[in-house]
Amino acid sequence: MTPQVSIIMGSVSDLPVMEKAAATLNDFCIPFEMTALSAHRTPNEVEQFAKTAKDRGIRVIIAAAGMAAHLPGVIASMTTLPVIGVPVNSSLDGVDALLAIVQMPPGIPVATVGINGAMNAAILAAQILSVGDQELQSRLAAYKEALKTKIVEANKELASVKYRFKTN
Ligand code: RP5
Repeated sequence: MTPQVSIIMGSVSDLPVMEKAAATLNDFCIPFEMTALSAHRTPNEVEQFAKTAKDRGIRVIIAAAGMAAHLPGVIASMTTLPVIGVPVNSSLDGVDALLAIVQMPPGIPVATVGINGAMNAAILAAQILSVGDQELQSRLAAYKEALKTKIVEANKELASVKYRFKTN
């Protein structure tokens, strides 16, 4: 299988968060690769990865990092592939990583999800890929339809909560 999505993380300590991205891509039957690279510890390897990813068939990059999280932005500076950034909560509740990833200068966007938002990163990657893939679009539509059942169940539960002045 040729990977379509590359999941990059700054350290293996990010794996517990990024496992959700891997599991979600797996559920959508999207081939992916998963690698550790660090903008600070392995800058040359980051450059090599970013400059060759497109020619290897990668179509979306998910890059996760914590603390002074430069990895997604540095990768985005060296490729035209869409880069989705995942701020990892490694310190300061993840706000340091969130701001480092989301506040990119004009011209070098990183599509940033919420802190530890690995699952949303994978869903967004799937949605990007689905623009040219009708079958994947159908799988995503079915997934989103299934989300409604959670609210249906929530309303059943809320209906059983009784208060004298609660009217439903
Ligand atoms: C970042 O620093 C990594 O993405 C990780 O979130 C954080 C801590 O890395 P380790 O010291 O656990 O390797 O580069």
